[in-house]
Amino acid sequence: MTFVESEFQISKDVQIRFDWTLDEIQNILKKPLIELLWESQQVHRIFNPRYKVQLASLLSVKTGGCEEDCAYCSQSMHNASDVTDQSDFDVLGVLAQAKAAKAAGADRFCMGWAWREIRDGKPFESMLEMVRGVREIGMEACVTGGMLTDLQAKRLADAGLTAYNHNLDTSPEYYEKIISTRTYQDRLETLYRVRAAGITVCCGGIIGMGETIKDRASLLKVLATMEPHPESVPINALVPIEGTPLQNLEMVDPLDLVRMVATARILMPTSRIRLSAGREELGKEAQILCLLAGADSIFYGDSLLTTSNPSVKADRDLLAAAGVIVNWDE
Ligand code: SAM
Ligand code: DTB
Ligand code: SF4
Repeated sequence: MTFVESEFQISKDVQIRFDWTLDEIQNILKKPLIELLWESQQVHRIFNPRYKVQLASLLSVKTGGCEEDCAYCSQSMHNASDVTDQSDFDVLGVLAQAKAAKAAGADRFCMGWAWREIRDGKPFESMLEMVRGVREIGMEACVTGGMLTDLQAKRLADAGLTAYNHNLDTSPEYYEKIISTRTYQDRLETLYRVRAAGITVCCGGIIGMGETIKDRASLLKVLATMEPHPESVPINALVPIEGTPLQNLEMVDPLDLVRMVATARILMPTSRIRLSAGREELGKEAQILCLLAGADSIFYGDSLLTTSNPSVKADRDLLAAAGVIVNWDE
C-alpha cells in the first residue's frame, strides 16, 4: 500500500471536534505515554505528512514596565526581576531584525510589547508600520501587546497582520493564583475581537506553574472548544525567572511537555502547535519527542523576549538530526 493510500484511510476517521469534554482530555493527558505518542503521531502524520516545522523569530519591541502582575513574567513592574523599562525599538530597527531573521531561515516574525493594552498614538502607529514592513518582506507577522479594541484590531488586520498572540496561560480555575490584574474573561474578549477582525488567533499557555493535570486539561478544553480552533497554540514550559514569585519552581518534567504537546495535537489536528519557552532546559531527545508528538513550530533565534533560547546553530543541528522539513529545504 502506498503512503498516500494509507494516509487517506486513516484520515477518514479523524474528525475535527469542538465538543471535547474535560474527562476526555484528562484521559488523553494521562494515557500511557507510548500509546499517547502513537495516537498523536497518527493525527500529526495525516495533517503534516512531511513533518514540516515552522521557524518563528521573536523580538521584544517594548520591554519591561508592564502594569499587569503575571507571576511568571520578568516584565511586570510588580516583580523584582532585572528587566527594567528599556527604550523601544524603532520601525527601521525592527525591520532590520526581521530581515536578518528571514535570512537565517525564519518565515514568521513575532513582535512583543509589554503592555496591559494597546494604546493609540505614536507607538501604535509604529506597530502598524512594523506589521506592514514585515509583510512586505514576505514573512508572516504576529503581534502580542495585551488587550485591544475592535478598531485597533481592524487597523491591525488592514495592515496585514497574520496573527495576534494572546495566551490564556492556564486554566480558568487556576488563573487568579497567577494573575490578579485582569480576568480570564478579559482575555477571552480580546480573543473574540481578534477573531472578529479576521486576524488568526495565537493562543496557548504555560505548564510548570504549580498547576494540576486537571488544570492543564481545563486550559486545553477552553482552547479545543473554540470554533474554529486557534490557528496557533504555543506551549511554554515555565522559565523560572529570578525576582518573580515563581522563581523557585523547578523546571517541569520534559515528559509532561511531551504529553501536553501530544494532547494538543490530538485535540486540534490542524493547529500549529508551537514548542515555545523552556527549550533550553530540554535535551535534544526531549525536543525530538515533542516534534514526534506533534509540535510543528519552534521559536528560532538566540533570544525569546527577555530570556535566551537555543542558538541558531543548535537548532539547525536539532532539525537536521530530527530529519524534519523546514523552509530552506523546500
Ligand atoms: N503582554 C502581552 C501579553 O501578556 O499577552 C505579551 C507578552 S507575554 C510576555 C507573552 C507570553 O509569554 C505570556 O502570555 C506567557 O505565556 C509567555 N511567558 C512569559 N514569561 C514566561 C516565562 N517566564 N516562562 C514561560 N513563558 C512565559
Ligand atoms: C509565547 O507563548 N511564548 C513566547 C511568545 N508567545 C511571545 C514568549 C516566551 C517568553 C519567555 C520568557 C521571556 O523571554 O521573557
Ligand atoms: Fe505584562 Fe504580558 Fe508580562 Fe503579563 S505576560 S506582565 S501582560 S508583558
